[in-house]
Amino acid sequence: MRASRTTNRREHHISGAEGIYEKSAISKMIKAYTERALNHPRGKPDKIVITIEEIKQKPKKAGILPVKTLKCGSPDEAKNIISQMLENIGVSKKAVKNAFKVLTSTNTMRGASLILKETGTRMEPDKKRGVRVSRLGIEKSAEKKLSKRLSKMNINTGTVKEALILASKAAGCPEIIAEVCISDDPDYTTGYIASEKLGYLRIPNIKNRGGMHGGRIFFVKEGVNIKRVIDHLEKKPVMTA
Ligand code: PML
Repeated sequence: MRASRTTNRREHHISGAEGIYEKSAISKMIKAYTERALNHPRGKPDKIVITIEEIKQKPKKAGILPVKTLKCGSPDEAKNIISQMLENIGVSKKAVKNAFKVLTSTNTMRGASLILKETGTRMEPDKKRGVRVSRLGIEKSAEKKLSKRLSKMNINTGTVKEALILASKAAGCPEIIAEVCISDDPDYTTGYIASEKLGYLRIPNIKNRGGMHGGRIFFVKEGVNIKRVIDHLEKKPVMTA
C-alpha cells in the first residue's frame, strides 16, 4: 500500500506497507491498509494505491533478529550511539553524515536509501522513491511465538513486528552491513539500528514528538552489485519462520 497527498504539484508520502498473505486474508488486509492510510498521523492522503501480486517464487525462510531496547534520552544521544556503532563496523564518518542528512530531512523518501559504507555515496537509482522493501512476511507459528516474546517486553505492536520482519529480511542480504531507521510518523519516537551481527536494537527518543522527518538507510559494502541488493529487497520473497 502506498498513500500520498499532492500539494503544490508535489507528491508527499503519507504511509506505506507491504506484506505476504494467504489469499484468504486479502480482503481483511485491504481494509486494514486502507484504514491505516486514511487515519495516518502524517495527514489525509488524496491517493491510496494498493497493489496485489501473486508470488510465484517459493519464499526463502529467514530467522528473526534478536530484539533489545537500548537506553537513550534524546535525539543527540541517539545520533551518538548510532554513529559509534556504525563506525565500529567500518562505516565512515562521511557515510554516517550523509545518512543523517537523509534521516533528518523533512522531504521524506517513499523508500530506503542505499549508502556505500566508505565513500558515503547514495546508490538508490531514484532519490525520491528510494528502494521499497517488499515481499516479506511471517509464518503464523513464528508470529505467535514472536507475539509472546514481544509481549514480555511490552512491545507487542504491529509497528514493532513489521519493522522487525523488514529488518530481518534486509539483514539476510550479505551486501548490507547495517540498517538505521527513524519512523516518519510524527507520533512515533523510537527507531532502530539493525544488522545480522548487532541484532535489532531499538533506540527510544531517536526523534522528538511531532517531527515529520524519518527514513531508512541501508549501508552497503563498496563494490557490490547494487542491482542484486535492490532485487533482494524489492523482489525476493522472504518469510520469517
Ligand atoms: C515505522 O514507522 O515503520 C518504523 C518503526 C521503527 C521502530 C519500531 C520499533 O519500535 O521497534
